Amino acid sequence: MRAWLYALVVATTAASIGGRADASAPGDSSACENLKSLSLPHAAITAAQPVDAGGSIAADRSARAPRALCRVTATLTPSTDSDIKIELWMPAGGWNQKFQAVGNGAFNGSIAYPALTGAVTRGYAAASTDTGHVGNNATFAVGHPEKVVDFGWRAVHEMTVASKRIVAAYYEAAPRHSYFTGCSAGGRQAMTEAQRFPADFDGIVAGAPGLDWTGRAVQATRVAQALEGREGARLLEPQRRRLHQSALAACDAADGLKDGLIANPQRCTFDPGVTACKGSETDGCLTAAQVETARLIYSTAKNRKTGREVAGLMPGSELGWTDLGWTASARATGLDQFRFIVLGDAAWTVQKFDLDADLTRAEDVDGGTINALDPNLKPFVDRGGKLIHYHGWSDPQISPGNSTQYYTRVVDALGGAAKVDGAYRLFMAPGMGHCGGGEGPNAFDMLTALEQWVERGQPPDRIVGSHYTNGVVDRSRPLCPYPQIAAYSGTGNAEEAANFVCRQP
Ligand SMILES: [Ca+2]
Repeated sequence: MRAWLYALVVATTAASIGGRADASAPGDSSACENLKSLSLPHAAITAAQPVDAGGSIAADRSARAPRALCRVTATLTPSTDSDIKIELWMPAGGWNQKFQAVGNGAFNGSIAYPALTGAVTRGYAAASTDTGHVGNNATFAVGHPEKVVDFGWRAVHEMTVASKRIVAAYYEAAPRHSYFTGCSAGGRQAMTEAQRFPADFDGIVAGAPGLDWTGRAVQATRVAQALEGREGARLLEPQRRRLHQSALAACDAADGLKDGLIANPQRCTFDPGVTACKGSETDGCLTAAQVETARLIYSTAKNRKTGREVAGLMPGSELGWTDLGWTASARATGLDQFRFIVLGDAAWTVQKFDLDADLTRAEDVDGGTINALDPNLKPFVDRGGKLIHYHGWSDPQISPGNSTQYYTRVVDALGGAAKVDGAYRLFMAPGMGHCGGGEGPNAFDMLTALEQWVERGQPPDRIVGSHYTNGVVDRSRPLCPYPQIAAYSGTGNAEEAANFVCRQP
């Protein structure tokens, strides 16, 4: 049976389950405590306790309950080697009758308390998982293929199935709608859910998804290898600033407005060679070796076996780079991927990396367990699911090219943009870094846009993003459904979203 069909059956069953043995109601502490006796397949509820508003969640955590809630913890064991921890927070009063699962970062390994707090503040019953291991690295993977599966896709799905049943038991009603929100590794989890378990969620927010998990590992490792032991080839802050200024000089105005943002970096033809030192110049210019480093960071790699490309970083992202190219997290995650998942060799070093062989090997070994590259979203689309996907064009950690490539592959797989537009939209954010930050608008409310789409049938034609300096909005722009870009209308304040329209580039 297809995995998604299995999920559909389980979810439908869960919706019909409910009812407590006594007459206690949510908000009543016994209703929460009674959940301890709830029986779930391959799951053990380890705690079910009411927590007052402002109450401490656990002695060793700084997390506080944003409102009075029922906190349930459980351990899920879908395989004999599984040890998946989940936490479910359910408002004791003021429940919005909806469920939200929240994503994690990098190699996960802990409950995402800030995201849980945000969801419950909005009235959601919310759940998070450690994805089946402790600690934000990949050492767990050696000798534990089932734990890799849990991390890759199973933990979030199992959490979702169990959580819906617990919600139904506590409130005596299934959630009216279920959502998933996540960025980075959480964006990858979001895509995995849309691809594998279309019945799990009515709406999904996938931010900067690490969906080409192995491709990103390859790109960060390739740059790390080129710079290992070659300090003269590294790009220090003056060189990164120089590159950034030169990229803007080449491409900022080409989108119709000289505003320090490159609205369409894929149309930007920028050669780092223009930053090369001339004569006796030294101020931030690049040596020949540094120019080569910059070219490498922007460059695309290719899987020789499948022909699929793996994007580099984009012109405009330079201020987010480090001395070693991609971010420290990208390098660490890439190294862990090769050491503990691809090769099972803790002593492996980047000097041993071979682009052609290792790009293919990493993808083959994964076999779609962690990668979320399946473009067939038809089951999700057909059941009425809605997916909002976003990515910052200046992301220095996960290439935004991963997102545009995936969107394009989905359009191709489903038979054209018109087949996709009613269910899945991608919003690219100029000048935005990894899940936030950067010179461009980087603060927005994707969940509200998704709620409008799912609950009121209003698709997001534009989503306003803001940029803050010292807590004050000093710039706003509409984020537009890809491939549209935000174009200045020609009149009014060029820092206000109202004066922009979305149009084809
Ligand atoms: Ca511009």
